[in-house]
Amino acid sequence: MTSEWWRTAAIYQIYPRSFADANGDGMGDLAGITAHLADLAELGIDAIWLSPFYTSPQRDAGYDVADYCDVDPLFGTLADFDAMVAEAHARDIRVIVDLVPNHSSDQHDWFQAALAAPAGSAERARYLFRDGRGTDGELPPNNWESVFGGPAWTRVTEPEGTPGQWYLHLFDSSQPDFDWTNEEVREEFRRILRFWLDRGVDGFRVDVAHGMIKAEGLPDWTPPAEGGSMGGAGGVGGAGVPLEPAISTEPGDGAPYWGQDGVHEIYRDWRALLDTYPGERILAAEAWVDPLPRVAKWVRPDEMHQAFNFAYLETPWQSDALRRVIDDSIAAFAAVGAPSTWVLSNHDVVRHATRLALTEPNPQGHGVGPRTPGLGDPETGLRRARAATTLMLALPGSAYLYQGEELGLPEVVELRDDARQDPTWFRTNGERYGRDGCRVPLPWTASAPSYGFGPTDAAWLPQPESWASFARDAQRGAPDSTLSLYRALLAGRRTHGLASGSLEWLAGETPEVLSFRNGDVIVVANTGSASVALPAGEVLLASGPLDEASVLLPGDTTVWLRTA
Ligand code: TEU
Repeated sequence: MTSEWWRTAAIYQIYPRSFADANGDGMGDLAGITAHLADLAELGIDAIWLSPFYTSPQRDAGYDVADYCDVDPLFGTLADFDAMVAEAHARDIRVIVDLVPNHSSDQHDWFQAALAAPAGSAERARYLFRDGRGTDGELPPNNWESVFGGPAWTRVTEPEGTPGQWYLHLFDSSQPDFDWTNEEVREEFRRILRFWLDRGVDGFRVDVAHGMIKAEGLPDWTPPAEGGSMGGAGGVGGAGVPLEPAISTEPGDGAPYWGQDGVHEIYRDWRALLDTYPGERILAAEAWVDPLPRVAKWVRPDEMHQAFNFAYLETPWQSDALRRVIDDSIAAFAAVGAPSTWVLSNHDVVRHATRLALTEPNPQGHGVGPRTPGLGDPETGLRRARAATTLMLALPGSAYLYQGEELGLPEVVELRDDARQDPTWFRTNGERYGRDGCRVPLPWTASAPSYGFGPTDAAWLPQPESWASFARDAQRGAPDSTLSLYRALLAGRRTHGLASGSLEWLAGETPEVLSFRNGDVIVVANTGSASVALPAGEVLLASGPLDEASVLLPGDTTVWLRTA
């Protein structure tokens, strides 16, 4: 296995419950993944990252883990996992799993033990239990809010039946936050890392990598007004690298629970552990922090290998904004000795085939719904998504793809309210539509039950009728399909060494045109709506139809040209 594979890898995110259902219970599973590894090999990716498949009551689709070292029966068994890893490795596909260290499920043995134990006990000290404020402790210990809406604290009933302490949960009340200052928690996660490393995983995507350490004393905090920035005191990390505080925009700059310096010590500990294993096992940070130089602080030779570049994901389809974020990304990560990552979609955000055509900023944040104003034209969305991916896969660095984007899937906006499952929907009483629309089970076969997702019609979220036209079998072999485009892009990216190349900007025909050279490929992206003249050169591939003589580049289209 080549060294530093992660620098250039195309990593495909599998959301197990929605990928493929082998046993017909309506929920995707590990056997379903194994059955489709040949398809992923054909697509041309280097690695898969699996969202959680661990034992869980599924209150947050598995990001609420009850047992970190077992597979939930919904998804199969440890033997199914081992079989999947073996089959993936046989196909030269690496396997990254999700690690959820900020919080467990409330069904985790440790949390159940904490509920049964008294205030001040060792059991409670693994989580963040505190006495309430007010005369009878009836008010939460501080004013923090959950990312999913509502207070970040829930009061427990003590074993003797009286109202008692409160526990912190930055997400759903079923996801209590661990106390990472507790050595017992640290040791437990070392054990969990070793458990999966010993089973052959190639790395971990670290969930909420910016949230594990909270500011001492858990101080109250009020987000700054829109557009403001609280800044913050700088710190110094290990290895003499100055660490600025990594500041989140969610839910606001400077929150005392995001990006605290103490998290870096944990990652240095994990990195040292990973480095004792053969092959290069990686850590990738899911850290919603900004700006880019701060995100890059998560990446160091002795910490994370990668961090998701959410600044890129959040950039609109607009040439000057794209050019700026590409430059900033490359510079920010180069400063810490890593290539940038690139990502356009994942299981938390509106699919980019819909997002890139929104006609006004999405008022729901990550969610979108039938009542959302400004939903753009779906054809424009798909055209832009194809153009944006054609641009992204020509950039130097590692790229993350989210299952279904290779089919051009849009966000499902017509979900019935009673079908929704995301806790965001419930915690905000329907004010935020949540993330179900990007999690609808995949269409594999146009004319089969559940569009080939599984052998029955029981898909856990209803699939829209349009899924027939997006189905993989309808796209496979069709030269103009999105699937064929992705295959060509991934193959071309490899042939031309684009992921390990470097970028040199070229003058565009108009301000809407973005153009650069990477090795022997020239990339031209027209983010405007009017056609522009296409520079001379052999067209290697195009994200959409060109005129016969290839003299014009239509709007919302990207091409790769071979230079003389
Ligand atoms: O997401 C972390 C996160 O900070 C948010 O982006 C969140 O997904 C979004 O704001 C919700 O509106 C990670 C996982 O990717 C997500 O699926 C989990 O729900 C969350 O952590 C909790 O584990």
